[in-house]
Amino acid sequence: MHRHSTRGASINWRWAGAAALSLALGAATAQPATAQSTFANPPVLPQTAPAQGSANVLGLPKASSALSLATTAQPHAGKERAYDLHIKYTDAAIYDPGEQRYQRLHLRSYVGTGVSPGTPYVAPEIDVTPGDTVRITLHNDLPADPDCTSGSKPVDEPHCFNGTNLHSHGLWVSPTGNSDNVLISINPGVSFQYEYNIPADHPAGTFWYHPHRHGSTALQVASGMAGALIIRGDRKPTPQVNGDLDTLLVGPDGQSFKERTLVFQQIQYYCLDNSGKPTWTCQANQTGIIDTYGAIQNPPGSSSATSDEFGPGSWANSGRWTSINGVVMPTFTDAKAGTVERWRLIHAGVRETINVEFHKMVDTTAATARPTKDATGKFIDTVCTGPAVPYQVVAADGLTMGNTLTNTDTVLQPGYRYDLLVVFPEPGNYCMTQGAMSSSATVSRSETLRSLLGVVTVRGGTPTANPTQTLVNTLVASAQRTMPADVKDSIIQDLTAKDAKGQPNILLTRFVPHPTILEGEVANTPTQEMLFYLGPKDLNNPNGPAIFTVGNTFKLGANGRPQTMPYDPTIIDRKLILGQAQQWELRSYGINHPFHIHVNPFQIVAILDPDGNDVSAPGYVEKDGDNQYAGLRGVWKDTLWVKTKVPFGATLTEPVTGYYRLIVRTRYERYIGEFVLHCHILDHEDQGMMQNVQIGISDGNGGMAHAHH
Ligand SMILES: [Cu+2]
Repeated sequence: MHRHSTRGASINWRWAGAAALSLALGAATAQPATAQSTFANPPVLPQTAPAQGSANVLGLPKASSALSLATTAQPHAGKERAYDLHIKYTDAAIYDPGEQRYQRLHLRSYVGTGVSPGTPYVAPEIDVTPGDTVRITLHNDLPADPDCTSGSKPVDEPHCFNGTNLHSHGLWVSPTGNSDNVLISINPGVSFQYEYNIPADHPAGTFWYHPHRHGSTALQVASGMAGALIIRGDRKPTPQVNGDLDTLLVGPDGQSFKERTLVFQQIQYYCLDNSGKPTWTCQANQTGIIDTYGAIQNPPGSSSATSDEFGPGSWANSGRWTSINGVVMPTFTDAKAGTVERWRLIHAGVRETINVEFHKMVDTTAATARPTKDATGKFIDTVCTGPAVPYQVVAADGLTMGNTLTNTDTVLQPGYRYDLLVVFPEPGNYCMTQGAMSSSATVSRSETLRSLLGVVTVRGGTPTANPTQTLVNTLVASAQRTMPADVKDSIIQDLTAKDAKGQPNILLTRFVPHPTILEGEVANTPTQEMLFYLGPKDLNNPNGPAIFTVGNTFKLGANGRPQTMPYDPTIIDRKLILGQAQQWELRSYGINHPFHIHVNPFQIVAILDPDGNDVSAPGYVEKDGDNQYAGLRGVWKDTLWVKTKVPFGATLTEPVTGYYRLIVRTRYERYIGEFVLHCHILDHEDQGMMQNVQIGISDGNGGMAHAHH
């Protein structure tokens, strides 16, 4: 089944790549070009070594250890998989709706097996199963870079742009050695083999991978170096143990529902003007690059003449467009009316929030129609006029949600994933649009207007006036066919649940991978405080350099400043004890930042706005129109927007006001070692908004055991 869809995808992909290349050549000769390119799932990275037939030689880990609580997932027999990823400078083109032509680019990218030559600025998808041993050999073929070894650059100044490493975002695996270890640098000319031992009880879901070398993370991810990492599961629920959602999303033919994997990226290239200065304006015969954080000439009318490559406002000023699997405004073909599809959304971008909506196009508009940059608002007003299509959000950051959400718009911050079950009501073309957002909801800190992300062509199928009810019916029929007799009734009861208004309220409680962390489990450990602070280095010079910091206490220091620090690689900021569960409170005292922590996900308990309202309640819409937290109470995630009304450079006095309080709980399970938490606006991370975290073994006396003591 996967083999079949893979083959189809690779054929489409080659076609799309060829189209992109020929259009790029057209651009060079000033021929008009359209933006239309067919969406294809990312090519699947082929294995470089034959897969082992049986897993029993691997010594699969136990489902739980004495030191950790059992997860709900059952063990799954895995196998050994090997992959190769090379990193090189690569020439290709991407569509620019501002200039209405393709722009040639010369960017760092993953290349080689599995990477499409036409659209190299997205990494191939890696498909694995729980229990697999995944070996990825990363070859850094970039040019030599003295900044990686000289030690002359401050650690929190972006540097070593040709140094790299690999992070498996969201995976519950060891953070040390040659596993998901981001505290190593793979310098130019060096190859290194990662080995991810994905535990047999790892949840199936939508994860992703990207470079995470402190100093070059933002620059490389903004160049398109990111890919999907999908864990596929076949464990059906039992009365005792929850199962993989994958086992329910199966049609009458025994095949998985049609699946699309969307890697959203923000490839923020620039060109050089006549005097060699970076500028967002690229001529047709020029080549876009991403090689510095240097001052960019802003377009006329901007609030300042220059900004740095990744600074606030830079995305809007750049005129670039969010790409999906390396293509700007792709066409998603082969959807059928009234038919459930699974859309795996991955926000792999750096500098803009995404808010996904679907609206039917007017019938007279061709699926190939695309707006120019300046006309995008008018295009949506006149062409994307259908009501917003409701769809179901069933997994957050790869982890299946017990209480799914019926949404018409869903906000993804950098690092987020959401899995959607989408039913298009009738044949026709549908705009996939970026919904409008208030400034406090977004990375850019400015109001975000609507824009077009892509177009879906829906042909044939069975029209429905009620997509959500069609989804319920489809899932119930699937449960009837696929679910074991001793859990079938309770699953169908969940799928047909109704809310207080009698509307469908689809529950997936038999597919949630982690048991809820109750009050009693965290009662004996103090709350971890995590404070983000981005402010002026000198409060008397608010336009001067900024500091990007994280702290362990909400108390202000004697000078009225937060007691936060930029990243120091020699310090372990937090020591946590294996086997414990703990409550964390996340705040920001200076602009919004998406919090991400490696290894163990967390469960959202409450998100309190500055007035104390829990905005994570289902259906909650804040006064500024922001609904991105609605329904997240109880949801497991690994990345979470830490919203605040405390502006940049505010003078702080106790008691500080205007911050949100994000209450989450987590368990330190199975893995020990050092890893990081950080802001997922990756240029903030590179500039210091990161901490080292260590999980260690209890010394039996309330502390952490150290062998050398
Ligand atoms: Cu940040």
